Amino acid sequence: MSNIGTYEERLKSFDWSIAEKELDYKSGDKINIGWFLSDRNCQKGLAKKLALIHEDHEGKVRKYTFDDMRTITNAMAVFLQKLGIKPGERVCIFMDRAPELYFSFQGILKMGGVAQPLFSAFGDESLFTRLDNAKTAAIFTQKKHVAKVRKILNTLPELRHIIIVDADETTTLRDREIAYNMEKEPRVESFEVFPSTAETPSVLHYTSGTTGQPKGAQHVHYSLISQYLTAKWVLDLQPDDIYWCNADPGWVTGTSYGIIGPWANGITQVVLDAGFSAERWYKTIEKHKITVWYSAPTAIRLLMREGTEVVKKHDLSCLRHLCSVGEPLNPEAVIWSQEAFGKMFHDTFWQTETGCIVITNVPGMPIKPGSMGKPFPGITAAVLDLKTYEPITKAGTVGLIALKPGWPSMMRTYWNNPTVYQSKFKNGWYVCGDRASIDADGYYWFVGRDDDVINTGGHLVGPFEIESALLEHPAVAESAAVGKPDQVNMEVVKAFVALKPGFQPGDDLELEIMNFIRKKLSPLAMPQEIEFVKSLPKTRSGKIMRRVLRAQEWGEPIGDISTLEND
Ligand code: 6R9
Repeated sequence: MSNIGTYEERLKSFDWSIAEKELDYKSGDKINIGWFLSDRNCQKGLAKKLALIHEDHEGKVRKYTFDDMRTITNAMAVFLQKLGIKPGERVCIFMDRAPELYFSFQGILKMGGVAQPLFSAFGDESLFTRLDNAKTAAIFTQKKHVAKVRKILNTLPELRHIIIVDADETTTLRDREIAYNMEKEPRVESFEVFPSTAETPSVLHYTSGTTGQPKGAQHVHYSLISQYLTAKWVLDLQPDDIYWCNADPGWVTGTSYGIIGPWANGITQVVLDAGFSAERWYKTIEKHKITVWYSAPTAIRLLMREGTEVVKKHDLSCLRHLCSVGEPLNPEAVIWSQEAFGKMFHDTFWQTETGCIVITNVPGMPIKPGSMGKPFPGITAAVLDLKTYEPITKAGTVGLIALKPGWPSMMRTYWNNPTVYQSKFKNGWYVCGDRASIDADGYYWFVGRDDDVINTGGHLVGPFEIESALLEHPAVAESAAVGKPDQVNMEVVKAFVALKPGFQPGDDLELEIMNFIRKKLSPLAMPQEIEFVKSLPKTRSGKIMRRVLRAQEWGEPIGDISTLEND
């Protein structure tokens, strides 16, 4: 039986106080996420249970219990206090997925600091923009990344401490640098956790930046309520589960569901600090007997490209529940996962700004491949008319995805940018910036980011529909559909296509794919041009940056590309 039971029953009687009660929290109480993730679990008898199974790129495995996590994070909190970091100050985490990343996150929260996780792959400029914007006081990093911090140090007067977690005798520490060795540092048995309350700032998460300038979404400790319950009901985390979230904590998925949600539920997590390889990923699942897996469409498409032969070489029968986030999940990917793993991926839709899953296929709800599912109980969602911002009642009509503010993990503002924050609200709704329609059964169907929708001869075409149809063609591994200028129709569809191994680009294949789309969808949706590419521009969280391709077609400036993956 799944944790949620039946969706309909939960809808009838839902209140966020369900989560508050389960966490023994009452309005007005102190609430510190850092404390909830380890201390509380230890008090509940889980001290000896494994919290983290960490595997590095060389295959070395390190294991930590909830009590290890409690005393290590205490020690980190004490260390930060001794450095003079004050509650409310921003402390950045800029490192690979080492155990230190996961523990410093909690140490920062325990002493009242605001955790600011950033992708370690960021170059010095991307790093500078975000540290400068947040007026960050300290940064946790590793030797291999410290050069980037050194390069920008002179222009960051507020950055007082650079904490290097893997410095050894051979490391020469420079201006403002200090070594901190988590394994050698004495653990701290008891620590007075900062008495944060519901609205105390907790995490500052920069948006992945598919559109516009990166913005820092400010979250508060009360977000725990949403993250705990959505992890329990949507990811269906149960006491004996071994859970794996592929996401780097530089992306909100890696914090809300790679740190907070699962550990608030007292679950054992696996972290793999290694790049993508189908073989390695399947081995990891098999070796650690992973039961619940939270992944993303880009990764799933990469796995699809490798085929099912490699799947069959492994025993993946441990997998019980699969979820996906970050991009629209193509129906083809859902069908493939059923073939490959005997389980369908459950789509989950949400944003850095929402802090938790808001629209989803919960366990037990029949999946319609290609649909994101329905609003999580406790989330009031709608699609709004593009002009009036009134909820659309007619099934199948495309509008803007919008949410009624008020759930616990909604961002509280954009750091230093209240104007842009305010601009996200229309008619009392928070507007996500994505388009979708709702069918007669209440299922949401994603169309595209608001700015990615293609207007061809007055007809609006969503890139997701075209890309999903393209994926059904045997030669196509991945694609991006964008609008390109056209004198008659204003815009026509152009598709960028990456081919599966064994297929060669050429005019015949281009024509064949065009016709395939024309027959499947319509002449309007048919790409007028196909450009074969090796890979597509993506953010570090794996989102296709259609904006970059589109700007090229229109000869426009590309805008901020600091989150672009470039290796
Ligand atoms: C968690 C996360 C948010 C944007 C969002 C939308 C896209 C996320 C999706 C999805 C279709 C899904 N997105 N999940 N689109 N189906 N299941 O990804 O946060 O990095 O802030 O991105 O990602 O466009 O607005 P974030």
